[in-house]
Amino acid sequence: MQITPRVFSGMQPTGSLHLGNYLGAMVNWIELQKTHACIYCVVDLHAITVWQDPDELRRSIRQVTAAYIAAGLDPRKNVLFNQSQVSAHAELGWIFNCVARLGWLNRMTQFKEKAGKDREQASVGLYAYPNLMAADILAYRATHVPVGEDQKQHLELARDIAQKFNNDFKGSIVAQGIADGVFFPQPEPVITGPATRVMSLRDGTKKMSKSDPSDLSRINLSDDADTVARKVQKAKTDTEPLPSETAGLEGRPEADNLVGIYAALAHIGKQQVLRDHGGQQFSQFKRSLVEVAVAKLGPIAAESERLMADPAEIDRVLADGAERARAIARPVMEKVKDIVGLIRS
Ligand code: AQP
Repeated sequence: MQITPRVFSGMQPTGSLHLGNYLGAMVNWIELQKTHACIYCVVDLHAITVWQDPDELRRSIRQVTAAYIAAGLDPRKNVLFNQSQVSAHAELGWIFNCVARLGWLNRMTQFKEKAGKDREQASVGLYAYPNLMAADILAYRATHVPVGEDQKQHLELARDIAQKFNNDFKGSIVAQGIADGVFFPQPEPVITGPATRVMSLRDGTKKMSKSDPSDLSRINLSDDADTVARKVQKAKTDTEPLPSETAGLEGRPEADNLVGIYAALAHIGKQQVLRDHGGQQFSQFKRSLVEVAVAKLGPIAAESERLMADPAEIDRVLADGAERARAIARPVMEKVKDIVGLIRS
């Protein structure tokens, strides 16, 4: 079984996707589909690590799928599906629960942030989340994982799990005919682009997030032009005009964030943004930012809405993607079971 280049990534259907998801990860997904075999998943099993209203969850799964397609992911070229339709994720996730060490999970900062002070009340699933994420990637023996900066630590854990599995079962892997003893690849994070960490519009020190209680903190891919304009106009800033050099953004997280968003949406560098807008007051710069944001996001919101009008078609896309995903994961899981020593029919 040769390891071939393959891309895997996913987003949680915990609400509408936002500008951070788009600029941090999805723009790279769209590029990679031109050159690679790509699997893009709606990771619904991850979403339920915190309680989700069942009707809302069903709607979000379809809404995220619609956003994927509307943003430019081709469901014929790529494999698009929701995680829970392919049992390999949960099966391999369990095996990785038995490979990963407690000490490794204890270091995960995202668990600490999401569990908050009342850690005893967090679900076991939230704690084991990174093991399931490793399974998502490795069930397809994926080699490249385009994600935002916040997923770097989870990716490192996936690499550690792959390596430990290969070491723990080296003899068995070789006995299965894989001479070099490397069954799982070391998945490479692809964390590139001008906006790998988009910050909240209300607080430039906090990541833009679906679960932030304030909708004003983020621009959703489903927001209409008026909503985008209102959110940008209300975005927190400081009182100084924009600097003319990037060095002048230091210690000004909100200004830095808005300039970074503009740069990413307009496909130019921050330096260029400051050459064009340096010296302006925020009120003026924000008007230009609204223009580029609406030009980029307006068509995505409109196309998502059109797709959401036909949920049966979205379900059909997901079912088709799931079938193709199962076909890739099946031989991998058969080998995993043979390697571990599980008897299968
Ligand atoms: N603010 C961000 N900037 C850049 N990239 C981001 N990503 C998320 N937020 C930002 C990237 O988007 C992908 C999908 O993320 P996810 O849906 O799996 O969950 P998340 O990272 O936990 O995102 P949220 O919005 O904060 O969701 P909730 O609030 O539900 O936890 C990932 O590649 C992520 O890096």
